[in-house]
Amino acid sequence: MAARGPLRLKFLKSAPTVADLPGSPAEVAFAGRSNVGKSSLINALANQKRIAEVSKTPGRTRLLNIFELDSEREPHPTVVDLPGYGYAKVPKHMQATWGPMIEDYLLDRESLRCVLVLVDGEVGPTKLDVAMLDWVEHNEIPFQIVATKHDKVKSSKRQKRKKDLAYECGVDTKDVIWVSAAKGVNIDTLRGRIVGWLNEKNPDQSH
Ligand SMILES: Nc1nc2c(ncn2[C@@H]2O[C@H](COP(=O)(O)OP(=O)(O)OP(=O)(O)O)[C@@H](O)[C@H]2O)c(=O)[nH]1
Ligand SMILES: [Mg+2]
Repeated sequence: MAARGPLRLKFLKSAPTVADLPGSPAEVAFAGRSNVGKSSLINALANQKRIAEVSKTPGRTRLLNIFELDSEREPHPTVVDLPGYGYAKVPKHMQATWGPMIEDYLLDRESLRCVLVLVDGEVGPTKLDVAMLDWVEHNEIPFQIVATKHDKVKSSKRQKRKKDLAYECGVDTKDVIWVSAAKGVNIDTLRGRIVGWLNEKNPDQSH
């Protein structure tokens, strides 16, 4: 398949709740623990250095950051960078609000076509990652596991790591997309998948 070029993303706004987000015909969200590489991956997909900020201060990452895709489809499809979970330096009371905020988003956002659950490829899934995967599956939210930082896993260990990570996440090895934002691994493949989800019609609409 021919390379399709970067996703043309434009930052729209940071919203405290799902009710503050603009309408969207189709949306893909990036979820995962803090530092897993969500913002770096969005930057790599857009082929831009700082469309989504990398390693922001925890306060700002408590918001839903929404981007619009410049495409022929009107209104434009969107991409959301969700706040990272499990950041140790975030005060307890803020960690307590993370769960409901993300849960509300994932349960209430009608335009959501797929949530990408990012798992650190070097570290493997944490308890929180496994809990998140169980939760999205239980709530029948369409999801895709993406393992990040492929470049940090030694090539001699990759095969075993790929098998182990998928097993620990409860899926087949072929169901995990491995990426490296730093080295550009599988970024094109993931772009293609994202464009596919963003072109999906709302299953509730007959037209
Ligand atoms: N080696 C390597 N480092 C990466 C890669 N992707 C991200 N990083 C690094 O991992 C750190 C965290 O990346 P972010 O993109 O800020 O992570 P995040 O998930 O957006 O974090 P929060 O916004 O806090 O939730 C940064 O230092 C990145 O440079 C990768 O593919 N390879
Ligand atoms: Mg981020």
